[in-house]
Amino acid sequence: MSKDRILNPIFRNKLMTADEAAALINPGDNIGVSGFTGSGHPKEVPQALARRIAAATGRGETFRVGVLSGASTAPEFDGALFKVNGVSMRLPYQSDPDGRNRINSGDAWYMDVHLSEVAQNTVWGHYGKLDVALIEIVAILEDGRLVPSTSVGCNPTFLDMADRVILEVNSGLNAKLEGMHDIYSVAQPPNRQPIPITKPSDRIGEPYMRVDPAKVVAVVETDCPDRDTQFSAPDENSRRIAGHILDFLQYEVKKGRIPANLLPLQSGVGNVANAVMAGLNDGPYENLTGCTEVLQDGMLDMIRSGKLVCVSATAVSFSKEALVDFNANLDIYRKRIILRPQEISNHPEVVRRLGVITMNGMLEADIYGNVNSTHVLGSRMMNGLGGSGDFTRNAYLSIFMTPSLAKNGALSCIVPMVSHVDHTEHDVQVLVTEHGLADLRGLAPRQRAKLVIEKCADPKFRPALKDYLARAEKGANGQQTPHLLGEAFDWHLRALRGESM
Ligand code: 0RQ
Repeated sequence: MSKDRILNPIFRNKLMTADEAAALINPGDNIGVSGFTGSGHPKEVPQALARRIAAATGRGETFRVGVLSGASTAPEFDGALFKVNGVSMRLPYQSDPDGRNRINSGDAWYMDVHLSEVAQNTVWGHYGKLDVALIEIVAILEDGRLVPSTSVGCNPTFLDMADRVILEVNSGLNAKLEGMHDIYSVAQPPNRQPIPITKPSDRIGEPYMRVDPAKVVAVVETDCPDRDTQFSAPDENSRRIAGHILDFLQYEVKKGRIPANLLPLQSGVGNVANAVMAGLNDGPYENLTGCTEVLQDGMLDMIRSGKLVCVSATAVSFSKEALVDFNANLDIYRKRIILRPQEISNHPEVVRRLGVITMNGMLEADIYGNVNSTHVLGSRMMNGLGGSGDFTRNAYLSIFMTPSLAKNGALSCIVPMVSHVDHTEHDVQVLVTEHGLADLRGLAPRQRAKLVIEKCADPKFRPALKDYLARAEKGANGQQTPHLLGEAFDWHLRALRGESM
């Protein structure tokens, strides 16, 4: 394989096994790793590293590493390393169950960071020195440029900033990915210039990443597919949430507030997001565009049907079936999909300029429109906020969606006061549950509260929410955003005791 995929002799001379490469990582190293929602993460070196860590731990030694990534990886990376308690610090997003347990039990520090900011924070040294970049790629060209894989994330920055670089060249990924990427780097302030993207289809960089060959300490060949993400068929709640959003978008078009082909779409991960995309695919729209972070099955379907003409993202994350289609038709998809560094795909300047319509999931919202995307009952990390903040704060239209109930109806996802705030009332414009959609634009807090309770809360929790608001309006120390501070978290306290909220 090395002849086809590793065309440069300097890099070919650095070929070694995953175990040999893992031996070049030291206890205490900070590793910048490729990978984003199960795509483009290294597959073999991390598992070799996990074996090394387990052996060291068995000898009574401490061997742990700090990990920076684009976003979540997969069992081969986060799963393997968290299982052996080999991660001392993790950022900016992860969704591995073992990782979640380590974070919530206090075994690992976790920093939940806006994805667009990771690269610049790394350059500015906020995470300490970057010792190693461990990056999966698809091929190395004769002149040493690197063909990125199914995600870009922060890879260009990690390659620039790390002292040592380990490359996994994965022949299990399609070589035809070459040409899909658009790699562009921003200068640091005060020399930063406008990012010249005025529509999602603009290409502003080159399709390759570069690395100083002198820093490359190992090249490892692999032949492994990405993780596939299974989506279930949209359930009744997802279909109803999607229906409310589609009606709302149609209304906004009728009002002349957005064009007939809408504005560029950002869609979060998960089944509800896919249900919305499916609805748009069946709707009256043509020439849609996307400015998102992760491209999932829903948007791929829309490209295939011709409804979505172009989308920019930083990663793809597909089901098994979508992956087969993606690989079989890469020559077509390469003209429609642009994969950029997450610093650019999620850049506030670009999101604001393009006027993106953002749609993201949440755990809970409060009656005033503050949103918790990350912390279960205030303290336990679920995944992280990912790119939801990058897009929401700067959106033309920011939408958050959730079923109104969780945990078999015991929890209300609409509460008096959220137990953790990721997105404030100032950034959240629309809330949607299966019961309805609350358009909060132009409303003051008490007006918002009435609408959120009426439209979004489940009927069985509506009386208690109305009662809370009515008593707060009488008893609070101010009428701007009335709260009963002694009572606001009673709902969560009941849930912590295992009772219904
Ligand atoms: O837990 O599986 O143990 O039952 O949360 O809930 O309803 O399946 O929703 O899969 O859409 O995830 C916010 C987590 C929603 C996701 C979140 C429990 C519920 C279940 C999942 P179980 P659902 P989803 C771009 C955008 C942040 C990142 C983001 C997320 C589990 O959307 O991670 O937006 N968002 N990125 O039972 C306690 C509540 C709950 C609750 C649900 N109110 N209290 N638990 N659950 N509501 C992409 C990237 O950035 C990469």
